[in-house]
Amino acid sequence: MDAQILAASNKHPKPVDRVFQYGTAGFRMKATLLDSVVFRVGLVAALRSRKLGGQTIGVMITASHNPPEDNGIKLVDPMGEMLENSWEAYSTELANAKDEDVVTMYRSLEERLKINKDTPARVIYARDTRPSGPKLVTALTDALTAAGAEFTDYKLLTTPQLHYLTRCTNTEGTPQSYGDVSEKGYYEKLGKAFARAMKGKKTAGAVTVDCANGVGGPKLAELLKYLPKGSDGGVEIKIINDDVLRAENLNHECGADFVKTKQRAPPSSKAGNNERSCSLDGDADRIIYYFIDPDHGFRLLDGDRIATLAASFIGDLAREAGLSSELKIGVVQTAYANGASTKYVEKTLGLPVVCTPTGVKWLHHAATKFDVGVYFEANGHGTVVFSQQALKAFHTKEPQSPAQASALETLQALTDLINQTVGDALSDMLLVETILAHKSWTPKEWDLTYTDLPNRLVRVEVGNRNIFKTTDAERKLVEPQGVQAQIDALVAKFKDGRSFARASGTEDAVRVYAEAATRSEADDLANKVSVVVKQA
Ligand code: G16
Repeated sequence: MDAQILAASNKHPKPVDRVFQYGTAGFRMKATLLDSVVFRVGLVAALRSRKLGGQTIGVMITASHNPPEDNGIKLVDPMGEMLENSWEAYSTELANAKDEDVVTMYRSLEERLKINKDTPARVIYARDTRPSGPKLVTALTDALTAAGAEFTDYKLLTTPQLHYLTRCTNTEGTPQSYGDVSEKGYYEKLGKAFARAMKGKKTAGAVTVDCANGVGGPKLAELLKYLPKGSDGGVEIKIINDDVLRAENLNHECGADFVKTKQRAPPSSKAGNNERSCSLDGDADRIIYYFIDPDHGFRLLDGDRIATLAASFIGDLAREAGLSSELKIGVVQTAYANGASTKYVEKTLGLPVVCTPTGVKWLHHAATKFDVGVYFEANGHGTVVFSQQALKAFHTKEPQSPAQASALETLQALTDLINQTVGDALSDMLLVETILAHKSWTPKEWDLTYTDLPNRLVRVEVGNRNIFKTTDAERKLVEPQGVQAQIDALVAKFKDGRSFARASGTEDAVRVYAEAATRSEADDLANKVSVVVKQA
């Protein structure tokens, strides 16, 4: 096998003088630099599967919200969760090995991690619509073949669909079976759960869905075939930005990241006043809602809003079902969460909030500490996870009244509707639509639950983002020395001011976030902190 790995690796040489890093969501960079990385991640996938006794590992080739010329790769663990932390470091080691050292390092990982080479290795993979995808798939399959792994190509999928399939594959035929192991199984599961959760209720008016010209477009069109129609618990969906043929359109002037950072609707949106709109990102694992208020203009309903909506709805259902004393419900956010949303969850909903660093892996992990863990990044990446105890309670609790029975049925439906493996824009959209229908809310009522502090997110290009090191869930810089003191001095000058800077783990930039009492002050603070970062 060593000779096979060496021969295959030689077809995918590492660019000299490049240092690669498993970032917030895997390796991500210009697609032209990624060939050797993908090959080596393929080797890691085989090792990881063998280490876990032949359980199936997922591989997703995507650069999500990044521009079309980028691509990336990330690994999915057997239950559909992000790759275990320590393995990110092994992936980074192998990605940076010199070409001539790849086989030695592969074997040394096998030895250090006590991996039995005779255990079967199983991998499934998929990609988004980027033109660089098929070539990178070749690098991946060269590695899997050389490492003697069995593999299945699911071709084009959204990232959350690949997470779903990974879990389904590993739980097939067990009491924990997560669903049918097919793309169709995903649509059927969501479609049936949505019909059950809606209980014949209907959403008011249509929702316009901007698919970022990414893989979410064709997948949403497919999902529509499985959703209830018309007055029978139906939802009217208008799809826009679903052009996957012209690569340059991906995430261009559209998509969740555009809407969140620019704080405006995509120019292509024709939605009228008070009409619900939402935007997915390039691989459909994030979603942001918004609408135009005739009195106040563009209104953003971001990940914080989805988290608060979901937490309040599920909290109410748990109370109605007589389960609130048994179940610990909590919300997980990052430093990007608007201060007003944190206050609303703690003070109005009376629920605990945990803050973690950026990256779904951190939020997901923290959310599993609750029976119902609602986690969302402000950028729209999130989901809800239910503990075994919660799932059992929803299914075994004897209802004492028709109202209790109805609350329990809705909770059961939600556990199937929500993709519990990872944030999933399509599943989250159906969750939001369900909640709005149950509450008979327009986006305006949703928006009125609390008032966001004006905020601004700035992307600052710097010479070397790696010099920026943080602590306290990324809220404070420890390096470069003295920079945090300058940020603190600026923040102190603004009413309700808060600001932080951190290196992005997906783009070559530092992100600066600022909020303050007024729009102009938030902009001013963000700009001043950006200058400090640039000078550092
Ligand atoms: C990825 C991660 C998210 C993270 C985002 C931005 O999203 O999955 O958890 O919030 O990157 O991360 P950073 O600020 O480190 O660049 P996506 O949708 O791009 O995969």
